[in-house]
Amino acid sequence: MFKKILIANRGEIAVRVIRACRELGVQAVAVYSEADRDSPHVWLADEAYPIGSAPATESYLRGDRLIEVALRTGCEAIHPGYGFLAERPAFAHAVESAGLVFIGPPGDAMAALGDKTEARRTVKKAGVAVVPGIDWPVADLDLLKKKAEELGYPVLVKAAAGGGGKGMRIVWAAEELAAAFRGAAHEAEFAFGDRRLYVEKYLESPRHIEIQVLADNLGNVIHLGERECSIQRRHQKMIEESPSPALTPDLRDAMGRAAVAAASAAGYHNAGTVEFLFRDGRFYFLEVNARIQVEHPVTEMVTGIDLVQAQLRIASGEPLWIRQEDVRWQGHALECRISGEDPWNNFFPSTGRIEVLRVPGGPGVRWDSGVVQGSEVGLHYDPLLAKLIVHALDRPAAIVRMQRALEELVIQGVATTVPFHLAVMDEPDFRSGNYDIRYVEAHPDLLRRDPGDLARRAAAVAAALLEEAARLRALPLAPPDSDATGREWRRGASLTRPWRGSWTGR
Ligand code: MV4
Repeated sequence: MFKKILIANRGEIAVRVIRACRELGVQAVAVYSEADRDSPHVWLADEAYPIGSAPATESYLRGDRLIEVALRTGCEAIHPGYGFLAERPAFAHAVESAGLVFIGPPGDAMAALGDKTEARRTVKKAGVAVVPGIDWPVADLDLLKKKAEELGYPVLVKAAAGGGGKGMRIVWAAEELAAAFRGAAHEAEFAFGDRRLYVEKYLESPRHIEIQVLADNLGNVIHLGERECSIQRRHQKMIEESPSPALTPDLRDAMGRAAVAAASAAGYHNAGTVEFLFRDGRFYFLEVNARIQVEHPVTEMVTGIDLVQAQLRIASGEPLWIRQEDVRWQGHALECRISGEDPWNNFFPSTGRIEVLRVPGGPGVRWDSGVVQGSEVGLHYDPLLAKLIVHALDRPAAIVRMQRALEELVIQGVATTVPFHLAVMDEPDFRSGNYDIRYVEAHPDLLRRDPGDLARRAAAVAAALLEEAARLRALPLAPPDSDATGREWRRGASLTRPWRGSWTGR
């Protein structure tokens, strides 16, 4: 196992990786931008170093600085988290060239999967069903038109370098194709610097289901079942669960085998996710996400496997310690992404200070967060503040538990998606498990409903805590502790922060 690694990320995922490091006895080096000096990932790490100003392009996206900090501090590996540099083959290659281990797939496998048409060709050869479509990018409109006619409308024009919904255009009829082609090419050029496009049959109202895989460096590949990710808004997932209400054991098995075949064919190593569309009992390969994902905890809860620990073990060369037949799935897990967006105002990003934060607890409740009470929420990064995950014996019990946990949760000072989550937990189509990727748009009245007893009680608790916070703020500051360990006092509570290096290589 590594002795020391650098975490090239921030927020809840940086905290999550630090926790895995602690349990493995690995030293964790954090980095932070000017906006993140006082963030939990900085306090929790063994060492933390500044890497630049608030904009990600000047900090978390500066691969050169991250590698330099890793080398100077004696790290052996870099964990990229998700987002930022996690799926940039150039960064993975640069890490490898610097003699460090990239905690993720090999740069070459990542590059091959990044080209969505190449990914289609690779998994097709391995016998995996893909959405009907073409397997090579097309450069000219006439050829695209011909292919679209063959597939039959509606079709989806996609960026070859795409993923996550960028550079995608639904085309309902031939007349719209030219405009979609231009629009998608432009968007793809802007987003990926690559305007190549391809086309697939547009599958209407499918479910979005993904399979978690683990692949070691010796060729062993297993899957850990699925995550149901259909509750999304504008390609941002909002609620995930495992197992999917739509899968039977046979379908899970078939989908799992397909995912393993896809990962094997791609020469994939480490933790990865194989995305599928699912409709009418059939599933179709979409793409591979070459990273740890935001929603990985629901898989951890039902399998008992620590996926970040698995990433570190695999990257350090250990063989998989569990066989496919030993994977057991227990109970049901739900995750709500708590983000700083105002559901009452079209999910507009909200900023400010988290004045009050009361975190839920109790049986089967997990809180993965990058913020604490007092944190400032700005606009520089992704609005995700925390993830609330619950685990229970079955789906109905998990929903009740999530409602209970959401009711306990108090966040004051920044508008969050919590009211949305409370509304979904109470909504009949969600409760019956009968939903697809159009769920959010198909339920525009979610937040117009009476908030219900749970939300009312949560609001009453919030009001009481806000008063308590005001009383606390009126107290004088405790005197600073001169203890050399770096213990520092805040109003009302003590916080420890690690020694902060004075690395000024820049
Ligand atoms: C599709 C699709 C339907 N048909 N491809 C979205 C992100 C990227 N991973 C692939 N995505 C999709 N690809 C075909 N041929 C549906 C999605 C999709 C989606 C599309 C529109 C609005 C929301 C969506 C949510 C999940 C998946």
